Order: sequence, then C-alpha cells, then structure tokens
Amino acid sequence: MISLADQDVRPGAEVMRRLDRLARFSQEEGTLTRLFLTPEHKAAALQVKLWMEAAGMAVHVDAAGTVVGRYDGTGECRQALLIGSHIDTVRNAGKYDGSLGVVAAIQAVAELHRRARRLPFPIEVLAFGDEEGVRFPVTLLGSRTIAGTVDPAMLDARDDDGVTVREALLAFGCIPEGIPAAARRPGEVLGYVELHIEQGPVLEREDLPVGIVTAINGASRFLVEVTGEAGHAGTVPMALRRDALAAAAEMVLAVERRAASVPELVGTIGKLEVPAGATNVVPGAVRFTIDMRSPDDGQRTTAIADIMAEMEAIASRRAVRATARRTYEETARKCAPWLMDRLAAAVAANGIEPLRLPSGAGHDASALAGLTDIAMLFVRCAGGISHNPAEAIAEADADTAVRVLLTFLETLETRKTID
Ligand code: HGY
Ligand code: MN
Ligand code: MN
Repeated sequence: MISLADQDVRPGAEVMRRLDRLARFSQEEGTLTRLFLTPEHKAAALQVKLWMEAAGMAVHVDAAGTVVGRYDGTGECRQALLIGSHIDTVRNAGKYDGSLGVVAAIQAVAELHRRARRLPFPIEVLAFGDEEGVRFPVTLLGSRTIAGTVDPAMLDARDDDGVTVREALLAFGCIPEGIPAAARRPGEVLGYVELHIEQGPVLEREDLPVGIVTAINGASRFLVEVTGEAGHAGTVPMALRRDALAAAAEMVLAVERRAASVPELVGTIGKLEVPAGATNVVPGAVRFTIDMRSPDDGQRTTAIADIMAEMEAIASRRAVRATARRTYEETARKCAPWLMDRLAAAVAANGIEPLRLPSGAGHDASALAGLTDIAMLFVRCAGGISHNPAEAIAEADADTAVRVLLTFLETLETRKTID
C-alpha cells in the first residue's frame, strides 16, 4: 500500500498551486467566471489535459467537451473506476468548487505514476465542463454524455446571445453527433467517485478535514415568465395596474414561505429580470428562476405543485399571466454503501473520524448515478462558503484529501470480476 506519510511529498501544495493557475482562466481579470464552451473553458481544459498527460494518462476530449484522462491498470479487471468533477464555474466564483475534484484526482494518479504503480483496474479522470448550468438553461451535458442520458433537445438550448449548445460545441471543436457514442456501458465501469468541497458548514463545525457523502439532494429548476401591462408610472392609477413585477414579488415570497415550511426543503429565486424595465414604466413583463431542492423527491414535487397553484392564484387576482417552464430536473441520489464503506475505511486509515453527511448541492455524481454506483468525498471549506470568491480551503485539507483518495484507490477490491 502506498503511504504518503513516509514520503516528503506534499500533494496539497501542488493542488493549491494548480488551483491558483486554473483560476486565472476566466472571462474577466480579477474575478473567476468560466462558463461552458467559452475560450476560458478551452484554456482550462487544455491545461488539465497537460497535467493529465504529465501524470501518465492517455487523454482525449469527448464529444461534450469533457477532458478524459485514462490511467491503465494491470488488466486484472477491465472495468474502469471513474473519478471526476467540473471545471466550469458560476459567475464571480470561488476557485475550489469543481476544480478541486479534478486537480486532486490528477494528483492522486500522478503519485501512482511516480511510483510506476498500476492498480488492478484502470482509472479515468473526467473534467466536466457543464455542471453549473450558467451559460445555457440546461446542464450536466458532460456527465449525462458519459451516463448516456442526454436528451437531444438539450443541444437546441440557447444562451443569452442566442447561441445554441450545438453551435457552441462545434466552435469548441467538438462534434455533437458523437455524443451517443461517448456514453459508457454499465459493465465497463466499476463506479464513479467525486471529491468536492462541502459548500456547507458541517465539517468545519465537526473540525474534520473530509467527510463521506450519503446522498445528493434532488432538484427542480423553472423559468417563470409573468406578463402584465406596461404603463406610464405617473398616469396609471394603482387600482388599474397589471404590474408584472409586483405580481412576481408576491410569487417570490410565496416560494420562500413554502420552502421555509419544511426543514429539509430549500427554494431559491436566483435570477429576476425586468427586460424592458425603466424607472417611469409600470413593468409589463418579468422573468425569474426557481430552484427547489430536497433529499426527498415526494416532498420536492409536492412543494412545486403547491407553489404553481399559489402563483396561478396570484396571477389571476392581479390579472397577469404566469407561465413556468421546467429547465432542469434531477432526482435525489443515494451513494453506494460499498463505496461509502471503502471511503470511510480510507478516511479512518488516515487517522480521521469518518463522518457521513448529505449533500444539499447538486453534482455531476447525480448524473453518473444513472450509469453506475456513486460516492463522494467532501472537503472542508471555510465557513461553508461557496459560489462566492471568498470560497477557501486549507492546504493541509487538500493534502489530506489526496492521501485519502490514494488510500481508497489502493484498497479498492474490485467487486466485479473479470468479464
Ligand atoms: O447548483 C448546484 O448545486 C451546483 O453547484 N451546480
Ligand atoms: Mn460543484
Ligand atoms: Mn457549484
């Protein structure tokens, strides 16, 4: 078993250096915004490709823009263990959400390569480019491509400039028609493991560097359009207005009230726009997004039905029209006990209490659950802050995360025998 304890190797320092480097690939200087299939995504993907090659992996970019690095095994087991996360970000992001999982996985393989060590199974490191779903109203194209669950209609989704996913893939150098062939078959894969910052306060509160994820919240996202009647702010009497923004404001508070009524339910209005807004115009049209999540799918769908009914009531009382289009749906996913147990054993072997905790955030792992068994290792982040430039992790925790991942890899007996 490779133990880094007896080496002067500090993988955490290299991980932090590389994350600083990746953070420079951004839409604008000084903040980090790296959206799917943009020039900055391309630059980051090329940098990841170089790091994968230096770690002894054979690398290609698949039809959905995912950088795939393969580190062959001894041949004893042909099923590959997939380890991945995403290198796209939200706007004005932190530099650890997603990228940490890719860089740490590469660092673990680089250690195996340094020692010319081959495991019984091949490893494939996957750097997905579309987890955040910021540029297009659809998301998880990369991980759904690997899982073989892409709805072809996703390719027709348009960004704010009217560019379709299909056009953006072609401009990126990918062939969208190759997406079906990039899917893996269940028999080819041992499982999928993702290392990710917790984006919550639990590990910090428990004073633990890492934790094992038990399940990932299910989520639904909607785009709501409210149409009233634009009017002159000075002449339209209040009683005669069909104010789309005032109606939307009532709907926003209805979402908040309903989500707050159940402990594990969360509801967020992340974007609200008044397309033709002006100080002296009664808003005639508004669009906003709804993001509803819960570990329990029934609880989430019931809440959504209640919210739709209440929005309808608000719309009719205010004589406006409201339409809601579902843009994303992912069921709650449970992590595989056999993988959780082996992650817990690897955490304990590194002298850390193996705490298990759920994930309120969504991840590429949710999409991979459509293909194979999944597991996640969370890494503590300062204040649980994420989707915020203040996102931070300690180098020592990055170091621990790579060590735990390596121990996990070295001790993973392949449940599936040679096919
Ligand atoms: O929204 C999420 O949970 C993820 O960060 N995309
Ligand atoms: Mn993420
Ligand atoms: Mn995120």
